[in-house]
Amino acid sequence: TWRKLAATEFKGKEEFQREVVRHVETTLARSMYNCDDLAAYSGTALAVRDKLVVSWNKTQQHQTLQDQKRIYYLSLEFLMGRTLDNSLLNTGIKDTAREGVGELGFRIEDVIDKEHDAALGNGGLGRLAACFLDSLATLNYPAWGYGLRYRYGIFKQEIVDGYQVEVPDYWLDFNPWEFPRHDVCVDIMFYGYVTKVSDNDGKISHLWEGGEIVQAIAYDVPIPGYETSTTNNLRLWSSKPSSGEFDFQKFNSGDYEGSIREQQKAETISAVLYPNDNISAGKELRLKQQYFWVAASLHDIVRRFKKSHRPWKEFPDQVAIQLNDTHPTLAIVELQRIFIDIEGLTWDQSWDIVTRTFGYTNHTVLPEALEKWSVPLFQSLLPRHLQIIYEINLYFLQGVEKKFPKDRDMLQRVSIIEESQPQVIRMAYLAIIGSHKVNGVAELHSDLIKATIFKDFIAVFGPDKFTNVTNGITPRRWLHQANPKLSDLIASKLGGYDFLKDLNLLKGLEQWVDDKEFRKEWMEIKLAAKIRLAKYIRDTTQIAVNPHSLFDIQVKRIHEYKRQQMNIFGVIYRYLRLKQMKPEELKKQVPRASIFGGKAAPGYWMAKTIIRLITAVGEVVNTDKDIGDLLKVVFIEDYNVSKAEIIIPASDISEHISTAGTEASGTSNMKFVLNGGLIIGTCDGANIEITREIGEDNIFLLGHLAEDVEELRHQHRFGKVEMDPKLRLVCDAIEAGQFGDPNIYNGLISALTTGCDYYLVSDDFSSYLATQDLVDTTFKDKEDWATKSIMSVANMGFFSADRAINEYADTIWNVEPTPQKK
Ligand code: 26W
Repeated sequence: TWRKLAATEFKGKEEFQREVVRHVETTLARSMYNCDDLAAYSGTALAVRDKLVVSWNKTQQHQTLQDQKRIYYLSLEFLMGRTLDNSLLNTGIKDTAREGVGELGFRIEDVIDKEHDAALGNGGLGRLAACFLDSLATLNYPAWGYGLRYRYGIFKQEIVDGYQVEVPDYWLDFNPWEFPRHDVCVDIMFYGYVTKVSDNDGKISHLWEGGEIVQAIAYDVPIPGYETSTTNNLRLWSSKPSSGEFDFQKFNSGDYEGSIREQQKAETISAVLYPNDNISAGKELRLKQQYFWVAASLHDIVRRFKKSHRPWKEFPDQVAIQLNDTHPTLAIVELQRIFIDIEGLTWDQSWDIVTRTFGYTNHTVLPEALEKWSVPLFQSLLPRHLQIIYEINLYFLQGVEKKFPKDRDMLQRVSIIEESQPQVIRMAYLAIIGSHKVNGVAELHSDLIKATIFKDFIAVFGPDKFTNVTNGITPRRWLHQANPKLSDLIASKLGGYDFLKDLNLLKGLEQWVDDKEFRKEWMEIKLAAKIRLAKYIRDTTQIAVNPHSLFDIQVKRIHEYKRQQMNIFGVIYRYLRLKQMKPEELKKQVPRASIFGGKAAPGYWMAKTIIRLITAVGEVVNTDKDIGDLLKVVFIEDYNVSKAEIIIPASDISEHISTAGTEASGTSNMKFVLNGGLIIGTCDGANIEITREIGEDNIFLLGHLAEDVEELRHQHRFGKVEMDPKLRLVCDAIEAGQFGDPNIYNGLISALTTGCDYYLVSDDFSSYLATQDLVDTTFKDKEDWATKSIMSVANMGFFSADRAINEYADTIWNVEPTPQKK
């Protein structure tokens, strides 16, 4: 079986222990007598890592020999979270490790808990990339991830006096999961100038010279698949001063510090992850990051291709590059530049290869998130690339002109260059034009991009270029790792853990839905997860949450379109209503804990105000003696992947209530349902497909549809809408100072009134409240609730990232798996 060839198996717990101790005593130079949890973590990680390296090397060798088409996944974010537990589970040595460290005097959970999250991402897009890496390895696809090795990941969030405070996340003190490759380095140039030269035959070529040079150093991270020996590679680039660039002039004139300071600037390129989710700020350093990473990755990919001595036209048969949003779009331009300026191909040969190589995934329709770079900025930073973009645009527009003669409007609308002041480059258009496939991430989203932001491109390219691949999540991390008891219970009924590799097998749970004992165990596991979260909440916030209350959870980036404000307004309404009730009425109420978590972008004032309102409501409600357990409001600090693993298994209901048409997919919705939680949500993103799969009876849908949104916004703009009366009550309470200084919330409330309620909170509010009431009533019927929970999980097979990856492989990449035999 796979274990024999994986070489990941320790010969027994004795060998495992020997290796841990050896690492503690030699690699860490510590004595086992003062070995604490952190040292035990380090020793364990190093012992596991040694095993990973063996299968990693084998896999890379095997893939090189097979010489098949490879997938390159370019993403500015990989939100990996922790690695130890995942590696133990994927390589099948968790039990050995538990026993092994147990006998050494440690609990495996405490050891695992010492690991720092690798938080190289903001939210959905970054975590999707991490789930995809897990599936690519598990399914034995030859695939590499390429990203940036940020010295600082997403900031840590502290809540101080109810407000978010950002603390830098310096995470690289001890990272056993990366391997520096000092021999894999690439010089990357910025700025400089372009000259045209013609050779003896009059052939013109372009020289880009005289710029600043920064060096890219590769750091490799092994990505083990589940129950397979395939271990793929994630390559992250780190920037450093180029060795040839030392300023000797300054050095010799005595300004040693000055010359070092200049050099240090190179390191800022990979210093920090931009903490913006769904908003593009247009900063020069961000564009530098993008080019730095893309140029280093392409250099690497082209070098690998050249080793096979194939003709260039076979490049797309060996290489599929997927662009995770527009952030790596420069790769299209860079590959074209390599082909024509360095390898001497003609424009047409080159462009044909380029467009057959790339695929582009769009993750958002929000206009403020669409990347646009100013032409003057480009001109100075990447002068040759700007020329190439102009040329791509010229040929593209000539084609459009042919198809739509005299349609000047059309030409303006689809041009890569937007004629604004200054002109800007529309990266999404460049990505579409330079790729052979463009996909959205859920059915509704893929339909919407075709009907709205990319409409003209359907007319130009026809509909076949545009497709959908609905997102998915890895059941290894989000069920087996995060919720081992549930995974074990499911395995006991399905006769093993095959469902972790073929999630459709969950369907077999339907047979057990009426089994009393099974239902009881199912609900006990949910309760245990809630007790665990309640303990975590008590330890970190001192708030006592009754584990038997209904856990209502909304954890995701704080954003107006995700409408955490609607949730907290609903909580306020509930509180006001409870305050009006007589004791006998109060007795009939379902106790509820409203649990929030998520980071606000540091410059997003409104999002920070929403956090402040949540904490302020908590301060009032949680200490109100009349209310007691009936309502608790919790804000969990610093939501991240490892906290998600505790939070997600503990929901009774989770909120996915974005304004219809704004959330491209959502992926936490899938994670919650896979863990037996129900959803309250809008008809948006993947909620719609979740409903299709699990059935309308098993989800609480609310609010207007995407198709209504335009008209509703129109009515708001013309002052035709009165605020929903219940929302009015809520605003009145806030404005009366019931939750502290009302001035803090002026902006939040005026967004609903003078701001024309762009996210339609008022329009959906009554539907939201009514649906929450239905949630309460349903929750009272414990049997009904259990049935809904089980039937939902049984029908979640579709949302495995394995299904998504197989769809990409079939319809976009044209790549086959490369399992290792013997
Ligand atoms: C340029 C600034 C910027 C930064 C990040 C713009 C856009 C982004 C991401 C595309 C935002 C993002 O994470 N989008 C989310 O992608 C998930 C994975 O497809 C979806 O599930 C979420 O609905 C979508 O918001």
